[in-house]
Amino acid sequence: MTKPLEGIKIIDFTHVQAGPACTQLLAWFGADVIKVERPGSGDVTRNQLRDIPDADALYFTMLNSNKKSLTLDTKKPEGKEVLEKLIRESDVLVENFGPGALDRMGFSWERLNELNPKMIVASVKGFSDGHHYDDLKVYENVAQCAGGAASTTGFWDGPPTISAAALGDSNTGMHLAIGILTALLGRDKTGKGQKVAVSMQDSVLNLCRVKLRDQQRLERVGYLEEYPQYPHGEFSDVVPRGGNAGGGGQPGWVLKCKGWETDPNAYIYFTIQGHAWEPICKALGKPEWIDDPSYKTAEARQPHIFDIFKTIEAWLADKTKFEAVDILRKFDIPCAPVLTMKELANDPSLRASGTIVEVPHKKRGSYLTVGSPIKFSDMKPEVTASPLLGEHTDEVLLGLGYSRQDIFNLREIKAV
Ligand code: CAO
Repeated sequence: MTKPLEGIKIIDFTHVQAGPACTQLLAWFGADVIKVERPGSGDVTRNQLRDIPDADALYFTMLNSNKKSLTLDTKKPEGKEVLEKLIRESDVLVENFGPGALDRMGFSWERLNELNPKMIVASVKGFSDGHHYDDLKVYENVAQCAGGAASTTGFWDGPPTISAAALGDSNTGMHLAIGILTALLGRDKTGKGQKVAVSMQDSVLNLCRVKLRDQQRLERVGYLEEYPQYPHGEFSDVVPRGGNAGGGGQPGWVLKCKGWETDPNAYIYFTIQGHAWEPICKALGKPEWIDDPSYKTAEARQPHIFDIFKTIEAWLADKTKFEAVDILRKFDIPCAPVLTMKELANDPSLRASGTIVEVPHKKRGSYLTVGSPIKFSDMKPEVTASPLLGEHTDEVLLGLGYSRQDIFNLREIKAV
């Protein structure tokens, strides 16, 4: 089956998570992704949090599937020469080095554009160009703090909290992938490449859009009716942390189920969708609430929403999270069990859909990874193992016209 991005050649000058997540996605969809790594060491994640001695860490294997690995010292003149050859015949270069690193290497946007005017140059940085923090190096949690996620996550009586979801890293990579695909479509029309830049701060803020909504509502009316602070607590002039409250107009909370005393994940998320009030009352065996004026409307319920949640918890006390959801789904109530990584890893539906995949690896044996969350009717993205360090160096160099002797010479001077 031909994949849509087949024929698109990508120089993958990325490391850690934000950049690799982007290029991995493009590789799944058929792009020829060549990861350029420093000889001898490679991407730092190959060694980080290793669970098997001498084998690439899962941090690396789970972000670099379907790619090739070329080792190249791009600070040596001979390495730069190889990179220039590769640039001339590639469609995209993706990088997420610290600020200014590519320029210092001698590959500014102007130089890249001169070498290949059709090439798209895509970058991730912590902050956008011209931002007063644009000199900062940034990791995931830094971005979550700078992008508004930390100040709005967690409980009101606790500190700002980091989400386990990679809002700064993989999320930024996904934004960059959209930018690259857009620029490729643009190139079809203009024949020209362009620079695509995404900052981690901007990408986090993009996902915190509703919190900027709340800031403006708060400034106008002085309260936020869907937050637990309403109507009994106090609001300041900034959006507070709302615990597990629903972020839209539907109140919801994480509720205890049978076994919560010993199992930290025996919970469901329960949403009180306005128009589903009647089915909720029926499911809970509380038909008298349906027409009771203190319960009938969302507005009437809000002052005692936590008492309602307590009543639901009493109903949940003899049901596991799975039993509860199996009952509630029949009443069309938006809810889900709080699933652990172990449960997700073994979920037959996720295995069947290709969202959780088992990948054979030359050194590790097989490992689990998250496959493409995007599903197509005409293509099933297949996940293949991440490359060993330098696994494709010879193949790529031969393809660029280097002879076996040239490659030997490059190895002798440690340029590859
Ligand atoms: N050959 C020779 N040199 C190479 C090379 C190669 N193949 N690949 C990289 N290098 C060099 C770069 O030229 C640079 O050298 P100089 O600093 O001397 O110019 C250096 O290696 C890489 O620097 P870096 O700043 O990217 O790396 P770091 O480990 O100090 O910082 C990080 C890591 C992630 C904080 C930084 O890259 C960054 O801020 N990136 C942008 C934001 C980002 O993507 N962060 C998310 C990472 S995922 O959590």
